[in-house]
Amino acid sequence: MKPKNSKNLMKIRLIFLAIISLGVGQIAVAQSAHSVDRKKLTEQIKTEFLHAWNGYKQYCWGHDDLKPLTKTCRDWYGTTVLMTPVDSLDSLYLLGFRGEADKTREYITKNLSFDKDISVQNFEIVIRVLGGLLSSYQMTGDKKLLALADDLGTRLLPVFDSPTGLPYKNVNLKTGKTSGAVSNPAETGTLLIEFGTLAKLTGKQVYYDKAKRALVETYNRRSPIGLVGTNINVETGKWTNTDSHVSAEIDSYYEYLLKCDILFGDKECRDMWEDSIAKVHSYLADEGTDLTATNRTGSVKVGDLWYGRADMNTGKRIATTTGALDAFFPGLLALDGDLNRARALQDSMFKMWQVHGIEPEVYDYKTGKVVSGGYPLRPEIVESTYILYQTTKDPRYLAMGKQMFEDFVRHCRTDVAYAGLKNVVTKEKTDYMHSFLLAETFKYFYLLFAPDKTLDIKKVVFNTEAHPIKKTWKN
Ligand code: DMJ
Repeated sequence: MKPKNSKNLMKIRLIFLAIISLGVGQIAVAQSAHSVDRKKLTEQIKTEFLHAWNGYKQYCWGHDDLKPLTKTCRDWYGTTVLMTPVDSLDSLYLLGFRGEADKTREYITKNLSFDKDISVQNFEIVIRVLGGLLSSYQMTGDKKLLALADDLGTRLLPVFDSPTGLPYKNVNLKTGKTSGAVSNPAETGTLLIEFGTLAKLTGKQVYYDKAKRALVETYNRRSPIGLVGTNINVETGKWTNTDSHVSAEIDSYYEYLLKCDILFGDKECRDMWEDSIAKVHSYLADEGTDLTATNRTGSVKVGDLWYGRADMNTGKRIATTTGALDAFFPGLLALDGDLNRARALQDSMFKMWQVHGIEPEVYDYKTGKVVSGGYPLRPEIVESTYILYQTTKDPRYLAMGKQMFEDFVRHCRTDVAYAGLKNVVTKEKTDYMHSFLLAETFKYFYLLFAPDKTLDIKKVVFNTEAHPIKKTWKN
């Protein structure tokens, strides 16, 4: 077991790390903060958003996603569930494209049907489609969007009918047949913002209760030292992979523990969060103290804070890897008011980005090596930059965001839209544009630079797909 530092010692250390990293490693970012022209950047971001949206429309309108290199389309389940239009709709409204948004909304309400004999992945459909319908409903008051969300919610409910209450991975939208007994905390625990909101807006409490139970059942299976693993069998409740981390397959479980309290004021969630996050800090945090080493760009590497991997039962370190998905964590810590850790970790993530001018999917923070080199247009690091800017108003986050946006456009733009990267080292592109590019990445870039009044982060909670849910339940 890793010995725990006393709380005060930890605090002093984090403040020290934050001061050092601000003072030495990030001077360039702090200096260029003053040259950020927010108005110009918001206009550029809107132009680039439209470039991607129009590419989707030109080649794949009515399908789920665009493959931007071959200019062909992908439907996740052989038939469309309008993934890109539904995921993008609230971004269209937020970025100010009202006419385009209204046309898209009308198309969705006329053409989207869930009465389909297809087995869908519950988690992806919930965060992208259910979340998208609910936030757009709150923005427009269009009851047809709420009716679609309610219909979808009803069709998804059979996922929870396992012996443990933990949801199966997949469900057939027509027959309710479930499949996929081996799941993970992200998929069992990232449902309550959407189902809970649906409960509040329809008055059907069952939605809240089933998704809340799934979150609690996940938490209840934490190890004696308070960590969760990567894979769990929803029929037996036993872990099949005991690696613990804040990365793929676990990440948004932690996000929803905290946000459940922020959105619904559910104090049981707050208690689960407080307990869990303390264990994450104890066993997963890794504080490099190498004040002398230099990184590839020649600048001094100071006081990094990272979160790596440990076994959920022993707490033993099993890997020093992080990556693009983990970059949501500084934003979550900032939402929790833990600004020292949030700032230090954000600096680490930005260093990871700077190694190759765009972030890899998996990165070893001890060796500085890329372990998995893809970049599928992920938003998490931009999300954290935005939340940190909103919570600190420190202009260095604007400078960070500007750098990221410029790199992002340089490496991922294509003639018709945007493409992910196969490899961040070679910058070779891959033939796919995920809907979260329009739902999340561009939205967070835009919100970072847009006037602060565009969205009040005290009044909304973003689901994990960046769909803002208002904390008021008018219907
Ligand atoms: C999105 O679908 C969501 O943000 C999810 O929580 C993680 N993966 C992608 C973006 O990277």
